[in-house]
Amino acid sequence: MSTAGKVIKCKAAVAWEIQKPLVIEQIEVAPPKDHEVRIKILATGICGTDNHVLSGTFAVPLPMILGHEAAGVVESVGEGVTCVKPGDHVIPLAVPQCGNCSPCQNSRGNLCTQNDITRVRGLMPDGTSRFTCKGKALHHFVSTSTFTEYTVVHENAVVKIDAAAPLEKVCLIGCGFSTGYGAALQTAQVEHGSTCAVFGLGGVGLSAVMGCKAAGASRIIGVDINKSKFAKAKELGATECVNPLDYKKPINEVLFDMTDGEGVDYSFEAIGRTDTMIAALASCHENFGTSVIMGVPPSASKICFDPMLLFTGRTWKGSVLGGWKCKDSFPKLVSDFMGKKFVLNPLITQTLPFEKINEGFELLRSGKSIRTVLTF
Ligand code: COD
Ligand code: ZN
Repeated sequence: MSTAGKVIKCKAAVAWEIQKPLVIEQIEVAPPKDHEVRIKILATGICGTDNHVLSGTFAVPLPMILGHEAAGVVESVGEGVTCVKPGDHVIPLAVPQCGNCSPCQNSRGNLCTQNDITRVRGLMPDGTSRFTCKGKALHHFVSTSTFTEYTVVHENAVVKIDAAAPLEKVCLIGCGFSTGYGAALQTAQVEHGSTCAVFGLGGVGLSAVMGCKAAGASRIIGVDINKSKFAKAKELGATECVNPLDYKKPINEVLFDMTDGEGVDYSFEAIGRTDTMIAALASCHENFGTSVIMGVPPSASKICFDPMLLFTGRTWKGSVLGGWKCKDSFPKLVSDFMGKKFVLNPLITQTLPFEKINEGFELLRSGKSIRTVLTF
């Protein structure tokens, strides 16, 4: 029996409060309104950004359904939707692409004005929610909300992908992989033969390592305080790895020593800490080095740094979701994965049933996982 046009009752992991486990609840998911799409989620990764919300460093309105790195199948569409149809395999987009705003129209931008990251409202673009639980409306997360069997997104925030692609792998293209890989290839535009340093070797940092390698970097230095991350970083392309805790000097000085006093050409911050953002900037060449911030900083945090770091010629950039225009790029990234241009398996350290979501978060916090993928 078709569920189109009807409210669907299903399971979801609800974030009621910060610093508390998610609660698996039965929720109601309203049908999609005009220009909206209801998706049956089949696989979703647990990302550092979801954890930033639960730890309280990324402030959002609660209760909320988190999750933003997923893949699924379209269950039904609202009036006027032409980009997807029921049965299509899709990736929800944490950064939508409306196609009309100035960032969408500019070849250098990807942060569509329809995004719900820079000023989180936690609602559909029309200002309402499609989720309820125990009579209470639940907020949406960054245009997606994927820790649920069914979600509703605006048509600007979903893209069709190759139906042959394994959803439990390509879900990572929805955030972690694309964020790191694109930061190297799109945002920094790493050049052949260059020297790179990647701060933070979680899923995002390891994907930046892969991007640097794909760009032909000759040295890729991984930086992490957890040395158990080093073996995988090397497997994916890091030429050496350093643990800042092994040195008395600041890590930027260590990186200068490692590069004959030159500094690296490109550095990437995939930790989400202001001190490491400055260290990454200070690690790159004082004249033509470029440093890219990927880590989401704690809400309302401020940075105080020596402006000489920039005056001499360094470039400091940010990159949301790897700078990709998601509707244009994700189907192509899925094809590239199918064409074996890059791997995703090494990033997936655990695959768990959706009900074990809190176990997945524990694995992330303890540093034991790169990515846990939850399947439904
Ligand atoms: N020095 C060195 N390494 C450190 C330090 C430190 N002081 N502190 C922590 N680390 C290491 C940890 O050991 C860990 O290996 C790594 O940093 C962080 O990895 P994870 O696994 O916690 O996080 P990821 O890889 O999932 O990364 C997530 C970010 C922290 C980068 C997070 O901010 C993010 O997801 N940013 C992407 C933002 C984005 O564009 N999202 C799209 C829309 S939401
Ligand atoms: Zn993410």
